[in-house]
Amino acid sequence: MKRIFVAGHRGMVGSAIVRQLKSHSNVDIVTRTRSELDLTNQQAVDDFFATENIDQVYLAAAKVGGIHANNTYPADFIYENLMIECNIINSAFKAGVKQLLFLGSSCIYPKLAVQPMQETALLTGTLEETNEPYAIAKIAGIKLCESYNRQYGVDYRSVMPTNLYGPNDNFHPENSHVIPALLRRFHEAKLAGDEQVVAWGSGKPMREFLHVADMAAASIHVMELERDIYDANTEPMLSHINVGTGIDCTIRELVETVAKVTGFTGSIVFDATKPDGAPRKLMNVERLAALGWTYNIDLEQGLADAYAWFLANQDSFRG
Ligand code: GFB
Repeated sequence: MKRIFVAGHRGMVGSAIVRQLKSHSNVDIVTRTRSELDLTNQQAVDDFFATENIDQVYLAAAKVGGIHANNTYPADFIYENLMIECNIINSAFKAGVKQLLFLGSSCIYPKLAVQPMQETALLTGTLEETNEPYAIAKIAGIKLCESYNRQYGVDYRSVMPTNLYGPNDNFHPENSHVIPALLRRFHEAKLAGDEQVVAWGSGKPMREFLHVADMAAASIHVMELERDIYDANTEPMLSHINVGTGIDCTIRELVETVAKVTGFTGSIVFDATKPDGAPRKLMNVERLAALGWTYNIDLEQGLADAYAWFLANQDSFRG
């Protein structure tokens, strides 16, 4: 029986990983709520690993948010993410955990990286300013894994998802990512009979979106790869793997698709006083494809699923 700790099991990605691991045999899934285990508390995390005999860790716990939240709470984003990563990775290592998967983000790449962005673009240029503190913490997570691998011979891997969405997302009107924000705003506008909905920025940035069920499947796929295969497809100090669809669209196209999925028939205006963020963030997913994984859920199908989840959970969603 393998004891697997999913850190962040109440979040969008962690909960999707738990749902999928439940169908695997011979796994014992270990979770802790925030009130049971504060992942920013080094002593508490150390005590947890020292007593729990964990074999594998999915590090899906993180402070996350959309462009506005990243821009408004930079100290929380860098501090909490660095603490969570340092504590889990070091305590897991001390307790003899051999396998760990760290989940990062496509914002680790330079603002003006060549598109689609290859793993080799890491640390080749200046980051996008609205989320630089978060990106620095996520880059530190990759480098922690690589450093422990190099110095101590453990097997700590990293995956970098593109923008994610799906069940258990955060639907906060200001702090969430674009998809949950728009699903909620269009839905509420439809119910209220509003004629107009406001979207942020110019509508021109391009983004790639991946349903969280695909992200969870990709994470488990990468975790379960034989070590020699993972090592042969990565480099010791360039070990992370992009996860995405390899397809993007403009924010304007996304907004129109969300209007269609939610059944909003009024007009859409863009508020240019809100930030655009990176002009484009398209992942090159060749490394993952070579390792045998491609996505399943296309954007329109995924948006319909996310909207169905939102409708079914209106009394309990986050945000
Ligand atoms: O999802 P989002 O906040 O993530 O915004 P980022 C994506 C784009 O959608 C931006 C536009 O160009 C926004 O201006 N947008 C339009 C909106 N309407 C809205 C809205 O109502 N809400 C939001 N949030 N955006 C985040 C990073 O950047 O992506 C994080 O800040 C992380 O660090 C995450 O990497 C995946 O792609 O711009």
